[in-house]
Amino acid sequence: MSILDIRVLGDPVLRKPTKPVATITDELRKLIADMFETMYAAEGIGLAAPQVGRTERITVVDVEGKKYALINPQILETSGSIDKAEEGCLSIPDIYGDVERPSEVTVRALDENGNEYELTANELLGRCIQHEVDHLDGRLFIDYLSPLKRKAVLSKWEKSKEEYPGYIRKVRTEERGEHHHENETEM
Ligand code: K2U
Ligand code: ZN
Repeated sequence: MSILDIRVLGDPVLRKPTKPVATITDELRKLIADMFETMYAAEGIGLAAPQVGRTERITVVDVEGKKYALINPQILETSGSIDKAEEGCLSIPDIYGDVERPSEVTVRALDENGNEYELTANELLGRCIQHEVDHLDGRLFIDYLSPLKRKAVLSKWEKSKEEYPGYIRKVRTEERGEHHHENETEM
């Protein structure tokens, strides 16, 4: 498995809607394994295909050991209260902002063996799934900020983006989070 480069804000791939997967191949299963490894190395709890430069409708999440690969995810329902929480994004390093989202989400997806499943999640997993599915539609958490806050974070980003020539963030292995059992992908 490999740790992939992460694309950062400014790379057009982050704004392109992704394409549904027609056939789940071994190559896509390897991409999913590499996405988990990259996510852990970057100490994230979610990662979407556009963040590693791919246009397939695939995302991975691992929130407190609840680990899922979501292929062609569709949000079926959102419910509960609207909660505000601070979000960040591996593609917009060191930028944070408050985002309001429904507290509960029901999503239907395929796992990496092509089996369809439905998942209802709230709290951090629910928020993470919504954040990742947004990535697959070319949306980023900064789109939800107030115009004033968005202006502030974008001007901050103008400076820090110089650290990412070609809009590439190299994930160094010493950033690695604690060891995870990458090869056991529960579905
Ligand atoms: O998609 C990504 O960029 C990974 C996001 C996922 C996420 C953002 C906000 C809220 C929930 C999930 C994060 O950067 S992963 C970093 C992180 C770690 C622990 C808690 C929240 C965010
Ligand atoms: Zn993100």
